[in-house]
Amino acid sequence: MSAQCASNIHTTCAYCGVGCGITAEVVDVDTRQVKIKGQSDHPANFGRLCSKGTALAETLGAENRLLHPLVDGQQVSWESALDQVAQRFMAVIDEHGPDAVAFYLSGQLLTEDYYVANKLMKGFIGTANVDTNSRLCMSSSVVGHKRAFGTDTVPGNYEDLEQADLVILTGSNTAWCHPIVFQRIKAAKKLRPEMKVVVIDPRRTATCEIADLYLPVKPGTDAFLFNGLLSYLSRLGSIDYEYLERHTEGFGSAIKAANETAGDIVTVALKCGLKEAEVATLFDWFRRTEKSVSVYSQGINQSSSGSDKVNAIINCHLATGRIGKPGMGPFSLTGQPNAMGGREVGGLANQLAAHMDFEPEDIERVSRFWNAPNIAQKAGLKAVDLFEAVAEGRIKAVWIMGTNPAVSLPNANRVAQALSRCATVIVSDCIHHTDTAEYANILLPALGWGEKDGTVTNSERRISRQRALLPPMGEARPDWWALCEVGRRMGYKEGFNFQSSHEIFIEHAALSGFENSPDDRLRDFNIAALSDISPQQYDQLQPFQWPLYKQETTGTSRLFADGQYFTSNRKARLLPIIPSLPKGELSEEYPLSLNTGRIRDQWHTMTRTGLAPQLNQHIAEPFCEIHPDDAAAINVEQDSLIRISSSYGKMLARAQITDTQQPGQLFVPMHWTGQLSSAGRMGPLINPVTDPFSGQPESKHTPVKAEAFAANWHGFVFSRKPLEVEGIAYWVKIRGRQFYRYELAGDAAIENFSHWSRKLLLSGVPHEEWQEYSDPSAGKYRAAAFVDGKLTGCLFIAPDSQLPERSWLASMFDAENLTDKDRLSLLAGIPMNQAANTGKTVCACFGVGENTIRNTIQQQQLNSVEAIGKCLNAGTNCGSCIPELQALLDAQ
Ligand SMILES: Nc1nc2c(c(=O)[nH]1)N[C@H]1C(S)=C(S)[C@@H](COP(=O)(O)OP(=O)(O)OC[C@H]3O[C@@H](n4cnc5c(=O)[nH]c(N)nc54)[C@H](O)[C@@H]3O)O[C@H]1N2
Ligand SMILES: Nc1nc2c(c(=O)[nH]1)N[C@H]1C(S)=C(S)[C@@H](COP(=O)(O)OP(=O)(O)OC[C@H]3O[C@@H](n4cnc5c(=O)[nH]c(N)nc54)[C@H](O)[C@@H]3O)O[C@H]1N2
Ligand code: SF4
Ligand SMILES: [Mo]
Repeated sequence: MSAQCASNIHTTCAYCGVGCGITAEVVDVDTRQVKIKGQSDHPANFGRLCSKGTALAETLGAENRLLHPLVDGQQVSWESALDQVAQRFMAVIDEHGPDAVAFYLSGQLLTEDYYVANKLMKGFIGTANVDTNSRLCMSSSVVGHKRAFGTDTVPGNYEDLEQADLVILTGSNTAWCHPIVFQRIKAAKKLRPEMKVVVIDPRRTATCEIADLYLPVKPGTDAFLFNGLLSYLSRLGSIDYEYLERHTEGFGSAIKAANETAGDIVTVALKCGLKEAEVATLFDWFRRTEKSVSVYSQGINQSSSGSDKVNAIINCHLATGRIGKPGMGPFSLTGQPNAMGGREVGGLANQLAAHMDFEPEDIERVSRFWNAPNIAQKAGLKAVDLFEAVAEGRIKAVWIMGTNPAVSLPNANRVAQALSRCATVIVSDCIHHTDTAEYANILLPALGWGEKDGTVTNSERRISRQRALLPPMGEARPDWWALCEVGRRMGYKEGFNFQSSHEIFIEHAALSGFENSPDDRLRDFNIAALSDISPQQYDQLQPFQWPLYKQETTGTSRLFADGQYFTSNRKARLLPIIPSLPKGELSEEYPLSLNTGRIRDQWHTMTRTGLAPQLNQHIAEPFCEIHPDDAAAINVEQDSLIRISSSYGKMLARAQITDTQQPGQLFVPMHWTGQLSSAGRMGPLINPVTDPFSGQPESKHTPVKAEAFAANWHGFVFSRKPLEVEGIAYWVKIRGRQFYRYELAGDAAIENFSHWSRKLLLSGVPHEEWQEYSDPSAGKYRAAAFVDGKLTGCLFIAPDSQLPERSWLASMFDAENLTDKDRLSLLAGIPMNQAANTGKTVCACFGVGENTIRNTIQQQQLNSVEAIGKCLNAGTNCGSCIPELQALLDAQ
């Protein structure tokens, strides 16, 4: 496809598993200007996009892109880098065998990249030491699905969420993490107000905006709740025995376990920390509502008993026959854009390919198909164990692709240590400086979104194309290409001759249909209909849902409608679930439970969303949500700094005191890294305990303590160029439109404000004009630097966190020349121009600030979210800020 001249290219969003279709218009190839809008006829989003998708165009520039291959920090040719990778792998394998090498992959790779990586490692190198960040994400769901259905199948689709009369959202902050699915549910509820939504989450999140019932469940106790539900259904005679008899097995032991562990509502309420009436309402609604869906995500999966929680949920749907039909079923919301594609190619260490396993007949079949006699014979190491093997030197070479384990794995300092000790760490990334890349011996530049070309699968099994809009930046190349080049260099000439993503895709499609005829339906994943499509057909591939059997033209919107599962007797299985509590025990030393997760406008380790100024304004710093009682107990005030420590590591975050958080629990975002903060990485604190079946870490619960961080001073700096802030106890770097902003705090007194500030702000920049205001006795200092009358930087220091608003200062960087009045107001720390004092961004899509919204509500006497939208546009694109708009209305 000639990306350069094509206008209006259809592609798929880079971020979450909703898989929204995007229509992109390339305005200017040279300056990489692209216009993004939602694809109006894409079945996942029908034209909608959330703040992150909307801001994709802001992430396509050169900032922090990895442009060339690097070996030991030196730029080298691709040839030489690939030779090095192949040689190092071969040397390790020669001496220590294939299990001494590993790949660590990602649900953000395209299916084509993933397929080749898996084929190379499992098929040809002959080890299954290939795991992926999906281990931290969906692996408990995979186990749950396979145990219940015989396959890793998500039965339903997004329409089911709209058609349901009861939508249970458990362990899912849908409003922020799957915003377009949330908007779809919200719109459906508006049309049918009788539709009920239940949110189950220890924190009262933005998702509660649409909740008819909110259950602040005690962390980790969901299996008690769903066991209790099963038991209740059976007591009230609401079990579908006919369905159970014809299509399932295991109900007897499942109900026995449920009765024994969560017998009645009183017990359930006690175990789950809920009120009896709340539990009774949920149970009653579920019992009476045929069209019920149970949607879940990381609050269920990321647990030392995540797999069991998944089966506790599925049990309730099987016992009522509420699965495979419109508006009902269990629904695992996948996280990453290609979490599902990764599972299809067998990216996890205990899968093979095309939904096959390490069973003798599967191994034999795949080996024949690939012509790979050396194929791995057993499952490999799962992520946490894999990095432990790196730490212990059992794995001597690891290739990390599309993920940032130095941040996102539990006990992340141990992971960093493992990488620093490992002789060969290869990192493929589109971004140059990441916490993981710091440990790389070999860095390989990957294509970024907008350059990549291939397929991804969303939460509802829908395969869509990601298409290239722009030429690769620098020497970036596709991940599949680098993998094939290494494979060929290692002597596997036959299997890795792919010239395009199309060639890989059709092989993948052929494998899915290999000895898997539509009549036998041995495996759920089957897209054999596409195994001989032409490059043009591949280019034009329209979104469809698998399976898509040979000779068929439309995909499958829903599975299991016929009650036929993929187990040997075609029956689904209910499992006896004995619920267990999170593994880390709270103690006197570590009395609080640390929960972690996501915020609305950032994506994971912020390597890309952190580049988009408009996404950095809603929440600019790592924070810690803490209940008022807990904050009072440690003498912490709103916006002051907290140090959180576990027995593994520690971090600093800004206190957000809120009663949306329960006493005894803290919440921190997973996003901040060592690139963007001195101490905002949360990975080092996380307990590396995992689920025994899935190997998924318990990222939602670690025993910790919290203390006030006694800062000697607080401050912030704006600068047009990046600054050297190492050595300052607390710093956070925030990308703005014309500047970088640093939030700062120090534990040691600053001897000479003026000297210190000049060193920080002026080093390496000549010909500055410098103005300052100083009140040393009050601990206050302000300064500004100019070149030719233009503001180049400014700095504010105070003894506490009561510092001026940042938004109006940001606006000064847009001006060519500051007036005397501006300068005065700057040094006084008081905005003259109130209109520029917009406040913290609430609506990221239109960049509308809190002060602006407050003032407009007051001046125009607005009384609804719609009215705010009419005046300011806020809330009219993705709608994710509507709960905050409502809160501002309520406050006035
Ligand atoms: N904005 C944004 N969206 C994203 C991502 C992102 O980085 N940013 N990442 C994507 C990815 S990869 C994923 S996996 C998804 C994750 O999507 P979600 O799972 O929705 O996101 P999280 O914030 O990790 O966790 C969800 C909720 O689980 C709750 N929780 C914690 N413990 C428990 C518990 O014991 N029981 C229950 N019922 N709930 C609990 C947390 O309080 C939290 O509110 O998001 C995807 N979408
Ligand atoms: N405590 C705690 N830990 C967690 C979680 C949690 O909720 N709490 N969530 C877990 C979950 S669900 C997930 S999914 C993980 C996510 O954690 P990670 O996967 O570590 O986070 P990302 O920032 O998404 O890392 C993706 C990397 O790939 C790069 N990249 C993007 N596209 C490409 C590409 O096409 N090719 C290549 N080679 N590189 C690319 C990006 O620049 C980035 O550096 O974190 C997990 N860790
Ligand atoms: S919901 Fe947002 S992040 Fe997710 S795919 Fe759609 S636009 Fe992208
Ligand atoms: Mo994820």
